[in-house]
Parts: sequence; structure tokens; C-alpha cells
Amino acid sequence: MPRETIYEAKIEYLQILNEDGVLDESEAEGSLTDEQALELYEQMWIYRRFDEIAFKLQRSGRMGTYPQNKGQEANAAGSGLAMQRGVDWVVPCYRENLAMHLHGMPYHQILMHWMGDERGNMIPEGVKMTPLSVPIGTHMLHAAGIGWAMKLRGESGAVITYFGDGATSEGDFHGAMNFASVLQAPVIFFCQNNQWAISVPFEQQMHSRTVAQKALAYDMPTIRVDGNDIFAVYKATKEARERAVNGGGPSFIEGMTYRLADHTTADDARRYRDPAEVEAWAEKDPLIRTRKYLASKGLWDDEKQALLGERAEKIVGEIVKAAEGVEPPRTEDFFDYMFAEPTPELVEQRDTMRTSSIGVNPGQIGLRAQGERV
Ligand SMILES: Cc1ncc(C[n+]2csc(CCOP(=O)(O)OP(=O)(O)O)c2C)c(N)n1
Ligand SMILES: [Mg+2]
Repeated sequence: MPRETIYEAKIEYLQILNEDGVLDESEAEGSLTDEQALELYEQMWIYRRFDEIAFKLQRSGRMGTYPQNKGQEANAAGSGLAMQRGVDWVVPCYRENLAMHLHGMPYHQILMHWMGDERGNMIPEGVKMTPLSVPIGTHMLHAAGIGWAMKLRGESGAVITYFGDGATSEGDFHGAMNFASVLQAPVIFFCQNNQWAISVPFEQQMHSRTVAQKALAYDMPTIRVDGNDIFAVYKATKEARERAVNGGGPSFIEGMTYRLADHTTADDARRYRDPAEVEAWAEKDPLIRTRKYLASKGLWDDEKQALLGERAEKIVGEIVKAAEGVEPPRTEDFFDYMFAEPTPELVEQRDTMRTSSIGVNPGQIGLRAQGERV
């Protein structure tokens, strides 16, 4: 028998709003309305100001390490708006603050997280979200599990999980993809391909030509979109969500973008990136092209921009005030949130934590033989 082709595939690329702010009308159907585009432009602008101020907080010693989101706003905005607040789950990494915000997470709590205050991770009542994940890839497994649970319980809705290009080299990524695929769980895997994993460029991260093609192995509908284009990101996410909600299982989206800032405040990207590459991507900035589009439709002008600037200053100022204004946590707090009922050992540790002499607690006197209990 001659050899035959038993599997063939293609990867589509979707761009609707190009770098010059020109909209492809043939694909615009089913994407954002002009009102939504306007709303997202304002959100992205405030978000960038938030990001700049977060950077400054770190530099002035008021916050710990922070990973800037600059340049990647459209991925977070378009996908964030496509998900339904209070219905869907968001399982984030750390470069989609706006998606978290659109889903109900207060910005000041995100700052609290990076200030080292665990209470920043307390998800408000009714918000379906997990805390942002710094360990690369671990949270994608949680997304697969949440999606499966929703399916078992017959809950309507979908899960979206975000991760970077580098994360797709992790075993956890493949575990999550396989589970979601086998169980046909309603999960959207959203890869923010910013083409760098700290100092490792895309070409050294993988031999695959796209990240999107990795989903083919799991027989998932998959697409690469221009991740600096809110229209393309929104449309692809909306389609994936509809598929998930209607029992069509998981989908994959690769949003092509670029990190215009350093990896984090602990990094200096000038040491490994060509400035020409950064400049070329700065011209594809999602904010600039969205503004051009809105201006061409008569929906935006310099006056509106000036007002937005003032509004953003005020909003971000209040966010910082809220984050810095919370009562400092008590040292005892870290005993209180692990178990519903603390174990006797934890109670003992808590009660003796402040004693300067171990002799105060009979349980701490002398060295005990291994396995011996008091
Ligand atoms: C399990 C794990 N390994 C290593 C790290 C250190 N680390 C932090 S960010 C990062 C690169 C991630 O790159 P990518 O997934 O592309 O996301 P990006 O930062 O570019 O958004 C690494 C290796 C980590 N946080 N967790
Ligand atoms: Mg990356």
C-alpha cells in the first residue's frame, strides 16, 4: 500500500487592525464595536500609566520586584473583554494585569502582591480568578482542573489561562494541554508570545515555527493572532469562548507581541537585546495604532487625550494610596490561613513565637530524640 497522508494541518494568522491603525473590514464583523474599542483604548492607557508608576514604586524602594506589562496591553485587553465576569474563570500569569482588572480584580491588590503583602492575593467575593502565578507553568494545570470541574458540575462558562512563550517548554504545559484535550474541558490556553523568556529568545526556546502549532498535537483548534491588535485578540478569544461554552472543548491562542520593557525590575534587557528590534516593535505599539484608528473615525482627539491623561493620574494615584494605606499585616497572620483549624503544632508555634527564651515553652526544652514527641 502506498504511503498516504493521514494528518495535515495549517496555522492561521489573524490581524484586523494593522500598525497604521487601518481596520480590515472583512474581518471586523464579530469583533469589537467602536464603543468597545474606545473603552479598551482608555483602559489600556490607564493600564500603561499604572505600569509606569509600579516601576517607579520599585525604583524608589516602595515595592519589590515588578514585571512590567508595557507593549502587551492589547493581549490582556482584547481577551479580558471577551471573557464574562462572574461566569468565566481567569487563571493568570503576571503580564496581563488588565485582564485581571477587567474581570474584577482591584489594581491596588496587584500592587499589594508585588509589595509582598499576601492579602493582595485574596480574590474578592464573586470574582472567579486564581492568584497570579510567578512559578512558570504551574497554573495551567489548575486551569485544566477548573475547566474539568466546571464540566463535571455542568456549569456554563469557560476558563482562560495566560502564559508566556517560555512556559510552553515546561512539562506542566503539556500536562495541562493533554488533560484539557482528553477531557474536552472548556479551557482557553492563551500564550502571550513576547518572543523572549528573560534573555532567551524565541529561536533558542523552541525549534517550532509557531507556538500555536504545539496545540495540534492535542487536536485543539489553534490560531496565531497579532497580539498588539485588540480587534484580533478579542475576536479569537470570543470564538474560543463560544466553542468552549458550547461543548467544543479547549482552544489555543498565540498572541504575537513584544515586551517593550525589561523582563522585570531585576533585569536589564539592554544586555541581550538589539535596540533596533525594540524600536521596530515600539512602532507596532497597541496604544498608538488604536488611537490612530479612533482618531480616523472621529472618536478621538488631543483634547480627549489630555483629559484621559488627567483621569489616569488621578486613578493611579488612588490605586497607590489604597495599596500603601492598608494596615500592615500582623506576624501571627501567617499561622491563620493554611488550615481552617490550625494543627496543635501550629498553635504552639504561634503562641511561643515571640518568646525570647525557648525555656518558656516546655515543648522546646532540650533536644529530643528523633521521632520522640512531648
Ligand atoms: C518554574 C519556574 N522556573 C523558572 C522560573 C524563573 N523565571 C521567571 S520568568 C521566566 C521566563 C518566562 O518566560 P515566558 O514564559 O516567555 O514569560 P514572559 O516573562 O516572557 O512573559 C523564568 C524562567 C520561574 N519563575 N518558575
Ligand atoms: Mg516570553
